[in-house]
Amino acid sequence: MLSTNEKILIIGAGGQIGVELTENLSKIYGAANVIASDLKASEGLKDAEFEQLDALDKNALFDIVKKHGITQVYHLAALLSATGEQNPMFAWKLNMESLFHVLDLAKEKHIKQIYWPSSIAVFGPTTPAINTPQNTVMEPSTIYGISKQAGERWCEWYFKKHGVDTRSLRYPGLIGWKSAPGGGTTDYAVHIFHEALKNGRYESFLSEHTTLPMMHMEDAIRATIEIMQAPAEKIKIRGSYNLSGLSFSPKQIADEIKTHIPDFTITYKPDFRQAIADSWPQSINDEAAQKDWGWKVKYDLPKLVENMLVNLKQQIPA
Ligand code: NAD
Ligand code: AKB
Repeated sequence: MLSTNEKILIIGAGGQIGVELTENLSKIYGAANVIASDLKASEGLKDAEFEQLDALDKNALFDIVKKHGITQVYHLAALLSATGEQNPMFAWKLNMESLFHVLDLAKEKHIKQIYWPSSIAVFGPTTPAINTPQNTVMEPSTIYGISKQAGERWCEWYFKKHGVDTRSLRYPGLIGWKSAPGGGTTDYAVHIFHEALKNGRYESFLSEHTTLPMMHMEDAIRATIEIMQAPAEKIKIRGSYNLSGLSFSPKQIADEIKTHIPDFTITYKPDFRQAIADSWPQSINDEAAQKDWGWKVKYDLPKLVENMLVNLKQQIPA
């Protein structure tokens, strides 16, 4: 266990990333130094003390920060791309106002450091789709992407104007076996494993050759903790860093699953999420993260598929 004076609050801890981040931070900093919070308690959260919190309630957030002497906040609560398009005004409200609450607490010196995730959704149809650079055209076409792009600029602004220590990654689609995804366009790449093991088939809501940037959750959690632990002078980008894992299409992941489950079949029935996926890059250039704070990905497609199938198999009753 790392010996530090950090007291960590995770907002949105019951979600796909939060469950795994809580588990990992508790191992590193000690369960007594990690507070998990969300709208309601969830089964996945067993490694830390839980506080019920609506991230839109600044006073309640402040009370928790004071009560526990919080020094670092990982702010994960948001509506993602698919649910965001279905409730655009609320997505904007939640994604922006909750970020302002956290940024303001840091500006007022109640907390020292903030982690806030951005997404490949900051890019849009006019962005170069292959090996997308760190700095490039960004015209996102979803409310989610617009909120993430605005959030990046606000994080950078609070850093420059108020010295707030904000750190951020543009995650690709994340794939893990410990928690379920919560309303994104890349969620198919998690659902496909559950359906392959339970039913031997999957109907994809994205078309056969829709290639998107993705990453194993273990890599994403490691990147998150690495950027938070990096010395401040190494963090040259205070908007958000590009982060690259691997890229594949529904057909490519299905083909890899078939090497383990030969009878697995996939069909394609694209829905409204296809347009979102079509507006996003296919692969990401993350040289800045590699150079500035030493980022290096571990999982490729064969390793990711094997890891997901082995672990999920143990969870599914025979
Ligand atoms: P998720 O939807 O699985 O989890 C979000 C959590 O926030 C949920 O547990 C939800 O109950 C909670 N929440 C919602 N409204 C809240 C509120 N008002 N107050 C407190 N909690 C609230 O999302 P996730 O996949 O874990 O994503 C977490 C963050 O990472 C988001 O900001 C998301 O944009 C970003 N991100 C995720 C991915 C991915 O593939 N999972 C990719 C890029 C970026
Ligand atoms: C989504 O699909 O909305 C997320 C993301 C890439 O931000 N997984």
